[in-house]
Amino acid sequence: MHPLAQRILAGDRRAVARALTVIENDAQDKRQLLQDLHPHAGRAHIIGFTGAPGAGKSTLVDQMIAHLRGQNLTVGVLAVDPSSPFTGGALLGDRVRMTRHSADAGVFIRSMGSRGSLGGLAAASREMLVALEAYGCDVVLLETVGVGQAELDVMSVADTVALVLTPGAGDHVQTAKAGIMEIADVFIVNKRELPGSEALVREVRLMVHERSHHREDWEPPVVAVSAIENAGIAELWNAISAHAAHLRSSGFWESRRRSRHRADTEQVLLAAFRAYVRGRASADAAWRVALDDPAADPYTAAAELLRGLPFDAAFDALFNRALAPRSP
Ligand SMILES: Nc1nc2c(ncn2[C@@H]2O[C@H](COP(=O)(O)OP(=O)(O)O)[C@@H](O)[C@H]2O)c(=O)[nH]1
Ligand SMILES: [Mg+2]
Repeated sequence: MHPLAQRILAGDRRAVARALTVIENDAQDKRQLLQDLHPHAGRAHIIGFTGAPGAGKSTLVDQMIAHLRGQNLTVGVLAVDPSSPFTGGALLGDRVRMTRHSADAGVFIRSMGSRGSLGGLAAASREMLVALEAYGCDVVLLETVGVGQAELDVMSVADTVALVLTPGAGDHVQTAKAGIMEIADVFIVNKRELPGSEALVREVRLMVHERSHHREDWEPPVVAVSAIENAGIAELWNAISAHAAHLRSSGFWESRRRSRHRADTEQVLLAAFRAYVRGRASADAAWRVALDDPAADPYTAAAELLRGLPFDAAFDALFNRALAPRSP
């Protein structure tokens, strides 16, 4: 067993930090580490917090940590900044803010940038979650810096997606980024002590209510909080817990995890195949020619190369079907 895995399972918090670095750097021993940790992962409730910069996500996450610790739940926090190649940056201030939890072994906080994650940020986040779950985190809070496409991808890792809105910030329902409203399981109106918050709550409730279809039979609740005044946090946790309970009782919890697992495995399979193709191309002149020749049509070139591979007939048929142009 990887020595770090052993230490993580024994509750060594510093080993978690080292393991996350191994994962983030795609280090040589990452695979062994993930293999050893995997059987001990998969139980945590993963909650994503997304929303425009300045909406109060970090302040809210900090209050959530305190609330969850009050319930004796262990908490992991992963703050993701796709715009930064390194950890830190915009997230540094957030980590400083959360230092009140730094002496607590029941809390683990980590930020990550876009560096090193070969399979993309969502894949890297999932691998990091394995380490946090194996460490014993009951809940993992996933915070993104903004609401871009990379952040949306990261949210696919969460069991519950919470979208943080604020009154008067110009991120009214009408102007909110496409895609983000659709994936929210819980809407949070933060800064509820400010003017306009009640109108925003009504507006979002109306929008949710008017939907003809609710993803996974769940009508997202709208919860008003004030992170700065530590108000509404218990209600928010109740709403988030209710969503988890709904997912579990309806079977969507399992189906979400299965489809995530499938995406991960597909990703690994495709990455392995791509690495094989690149390796073969650098070692084999015929492959190089077939891959690089602009005169060859890519379908024919790929079919030719595949013919030389030791795949079985069933795979061959599948691949041919996948490569075939769409039937008219
Ligand atoms: N008035 C008010 N300000 C808040 C509240 N929550 C956070 N803020 C402030 O909003 C700013 C951005 O907060 P932050 O947590 O960094 O937002 P993030 O970028 O979404 O992580 C900070 O100055 C916070 O103090 C709140 O409930 N009410
Ligand atoms: Mg933040």
